[in-house]
Amino acid sequence: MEESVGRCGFISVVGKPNVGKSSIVNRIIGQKVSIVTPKPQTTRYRALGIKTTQSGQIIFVDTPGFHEPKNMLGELILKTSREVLKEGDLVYFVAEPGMPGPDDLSILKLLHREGKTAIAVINKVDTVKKELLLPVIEDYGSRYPFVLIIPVSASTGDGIDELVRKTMEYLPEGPKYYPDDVYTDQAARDMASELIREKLMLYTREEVPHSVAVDVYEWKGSNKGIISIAANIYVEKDSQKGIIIGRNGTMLKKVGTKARREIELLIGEKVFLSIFVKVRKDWRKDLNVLKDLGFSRKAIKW
Ligand SMILES: Nc1nc2c(ncn2[C@@H]2O[C@H](COP(=O)(O)OP(=O)(O)OP(=O)(O)O)[C@@H](O)[C@H]2O)c(=O)[nH]1
Ligand SMILES: [Mg+2]
Repeated sequence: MEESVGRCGFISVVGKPNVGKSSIVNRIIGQKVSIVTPKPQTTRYRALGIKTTQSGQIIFVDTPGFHEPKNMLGELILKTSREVLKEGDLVYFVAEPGMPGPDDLSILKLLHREGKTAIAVINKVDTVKKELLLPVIEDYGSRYPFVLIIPVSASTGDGIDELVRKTMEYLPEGPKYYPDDVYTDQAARDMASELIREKLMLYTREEVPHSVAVDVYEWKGSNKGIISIAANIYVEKDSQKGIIIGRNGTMLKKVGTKARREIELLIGEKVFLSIFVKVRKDWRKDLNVLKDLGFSRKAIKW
């Protein structure tokens, strides 16, 4: 790694659920750092997206959307997002291009309390007319002393280059923390679990997407050059197990095929994926199970 001194720092990417935090990080990095779905509360762990440029390194910390916790999992998640917000050199406050709602306002309150240097990133500008954007920008500007307010679209890429370029100016000077070719801190095994969870969230409805946890518990090479991966999907009730397996196993097969293809792309190897569905009653309320599944490790890791 070249040891040139440029700018390097951590950006805490925060906002309410579903505003496009993970999409923005993925777009900037050019890789799937965090999974994305149309459903709120997709991200559960903080994950680093590392962008190395000629002038330095920006380390984005993607976080779960701030929301009122309904169980132990929700509490761990909220704790993660709060901690990350406090720790960053700079905060991206991500919002949708509309007037702020109660969730946006409570995050702004936290920003005030912590006195963080922050950029407001108004995402999804592809969904509104330009003239509707101005009052939103003015409103956010009046609520917090943001150093910048930048409209972007993670979907089209609009405004993203400008955002990255301007972000550099607010980072401390220092050497890079990570080698140039590293784009995330996540282990392949954890990313594989997330890809399986993404497919589950995409193909199921109502409470099911939020009731699943995935644990990749085996990862081994075979003599034929195929990686053999085994994962457990945990659900909270028998009825959810039935939904995930689907009629004649069709749902599980679809999830498995889609996830396997993406895992193969991620690791550049052929994969044999076995998935099992298990019921762990009310696992989201049980700290012991959450610990088993690595939630507390991932929640506090920084
Ligand atoms: N039209 C449009 N949709 C977007 C844009 N950015 C993200 N989305 C969509 O918004 C939804 C939520 O995106 P995510 O990136 O998962 O949002 P998030 O803020 O990370 O959500 P949580 O992890 O649940 O807090 C997905 O369906 C995205 O495809 C955008 O710029 N324009
Ligand atoms: Mg997310």
